[in-house]
Amino acid sequence: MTVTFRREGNAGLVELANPPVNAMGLAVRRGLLEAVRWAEAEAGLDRIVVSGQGRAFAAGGDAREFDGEPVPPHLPDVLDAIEACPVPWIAAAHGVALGGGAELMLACRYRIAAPGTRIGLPEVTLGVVPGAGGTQRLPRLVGLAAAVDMIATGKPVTADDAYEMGLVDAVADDPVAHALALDAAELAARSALSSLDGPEPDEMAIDKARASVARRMRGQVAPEKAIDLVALSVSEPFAGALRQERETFIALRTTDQARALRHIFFAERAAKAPDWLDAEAQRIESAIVVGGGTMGAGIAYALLLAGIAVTVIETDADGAERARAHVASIMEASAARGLLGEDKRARIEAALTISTDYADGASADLAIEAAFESMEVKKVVFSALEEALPTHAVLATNTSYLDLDEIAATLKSPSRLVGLHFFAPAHIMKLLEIVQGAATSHAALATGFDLARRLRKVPVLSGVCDGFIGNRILARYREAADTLLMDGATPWQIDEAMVAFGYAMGPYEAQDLSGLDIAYANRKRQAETRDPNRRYIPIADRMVHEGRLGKKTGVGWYRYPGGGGKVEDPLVEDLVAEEAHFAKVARRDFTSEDIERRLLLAMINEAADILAEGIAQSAADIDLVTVFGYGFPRWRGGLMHHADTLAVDAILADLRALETEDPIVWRPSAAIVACAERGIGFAEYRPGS
Ligand code: T1G
Repeated sequence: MTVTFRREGNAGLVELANPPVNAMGLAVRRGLLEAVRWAEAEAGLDRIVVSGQGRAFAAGGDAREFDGEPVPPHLPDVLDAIEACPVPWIAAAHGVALGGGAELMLACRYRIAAPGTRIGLPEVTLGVVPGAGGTQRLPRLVGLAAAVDMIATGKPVTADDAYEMGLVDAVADDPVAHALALDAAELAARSALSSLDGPEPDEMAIDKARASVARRMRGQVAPEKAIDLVALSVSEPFAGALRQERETFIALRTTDQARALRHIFFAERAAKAPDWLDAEAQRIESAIVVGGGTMGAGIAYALLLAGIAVTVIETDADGAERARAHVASIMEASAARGLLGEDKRARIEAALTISTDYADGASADLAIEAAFESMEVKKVVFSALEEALPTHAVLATNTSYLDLDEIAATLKSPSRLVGLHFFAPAHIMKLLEIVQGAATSHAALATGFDLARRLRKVPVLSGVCDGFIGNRILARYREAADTLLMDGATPWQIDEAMVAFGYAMGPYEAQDLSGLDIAYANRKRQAETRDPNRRYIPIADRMVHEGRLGKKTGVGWYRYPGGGGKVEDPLVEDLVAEEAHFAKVARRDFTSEDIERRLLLAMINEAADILAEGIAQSAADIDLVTVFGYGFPRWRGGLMHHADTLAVDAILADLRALETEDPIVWRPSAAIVACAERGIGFAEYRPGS
């Protein structure tokens, strides 16, 4: 039974029992309707108390049903029946009440939440709108401004805030007991929200919400539609507005944006250790982090937040002081954002040691090397770690580019080595590439995945290659951009095209923020192994030679007067034109569409090779890497999900056309040819099959 109901005195107790989070699929909707019929027939009841078994009240509609035709009873009809039930329903919520779960609360006459309950209408984060009365009942309960803010952003509120804004009537440790003790007459006198007049008009709140979503959710359809529906609650009668809400929800469910957001939602939750990984993870109580720079300090802080004791090892006293300062500044920033209370801060400080002596971390179960990106340095670090740590300890490197197998070859037991590639800032970015070297043991791999779970990261398994999954794709993205630069585009045009596509910022602004010297060092490292026949664009090297390293030097691709915002720099256009002249390139114009298409094709082509080589396990994994590590717009579902909306035949045809321009750079990946031949998308592609 996914909904149980029983009588206790003059109360009916209804419980949602659909683990793990009481998603309100068909069985739950049917069960709730049965409970209403039972309540209507049962004599002498003066209340129905609805609650959720397990850790949630209700997580909302079952998003797995959204691809198919809606099956009655539909949630808005079930909630209307609850609201119209002659016996008043009381919501006794705990854990989370999200989407349809919050709408169930709104259909009740009275609402109680346990402390810490999160209540929200996050439908827009799935590309849809509340579709069971939320856009009409919520404004009648809390007013237009609070309702439009909650619904347009999708952000939940805590029980205390919900009480302050009138969304719940009480916060109680035992919501069911509190419901049973309520005065029956008071309950009977409560009006159904749908019977109330609409909220007072508030044009300013609507305009503010529209401006906010235009900025923060640019390109997304659902937030705008949600605001339109909430605005309807002022003037449109409830029933008419409810019909429009339902029509909008049904129409949005099957849009590309909703499918893309659902794809990422489920792909993120499926990001766990692969089925074939059969080993036990090493329990991590304490860890060593070698290198207390930006990355090392961020990694150390992420481990400390997960309750792992950390020893940060630096080369000398100055380095140790800098490491201490780095960690302290991260803690200050967290505290300033209200994310680090005094108790937690004290616990973290007690669990942190900063030292120059590996012996101080001698009991560690895990070591993560985040030292300078030099193979020589890493080899020295790992031989010291192997000497200092117990043999059970897992050894990990955070290297972004260097060959894991070459490091492993210097170890007495190479099977202990795994790659844990964090993304800056390491305590915030959710992506963690877990790199499996030729010798990496399953136990070391399992430990990486278990650590990702404890750090609440999104783990993606990667094979060993230059740049693993994300940086290898990024290199092609940047190469395609620099090629367009050489052939006639400007950095600003390219950035604008990719911002219009949905990135928060384009490739050139992004480089200015991370620093041009990092990619420069990698190009120098790759120089001796680079294909001499592959066209090489020297513009980014020229920028570094001119000392234009990005925001940190005040000039990069853009200028940053007074360290402020970016300003286009005509000097850069002159510099590009000069390089093009040296290279005897006849420059020409490119449209935004050309730019977007070429940069996407370059990434898709490289990603297809990554799939074909088995470096990534699936197209969905590449989607997670591009969304959680490189700012690919989430509402496009990630690089390969987006590629599947372009259709592989069109991708192949475009590549064939570009191949005439440059047969090396634009050679179509074998995986793309295979998908086109088989008429399948990347989601179904399996190398060798
Ligand atoms: N539908 C289907 N499955 C869901 C689900 C949902 N709404 N929510 C969670 N799951 C699955 C999830 O895939 C995972 O599965 C397991 O439950 C545990 O989730 C008309 C119709 C509730 C805060 O947007 O935000 O209501 O991996 O790992 O970290 O307006 O899940 O175990 O197989 O995330 O504790 C609106 C989405 C829907 C809420 C729990 N609701 N869910 O987080 O566990 S639209 C949402 C969440 C709607 C009405 C419409 C989180 C959570 P598996 P989890 P968690």
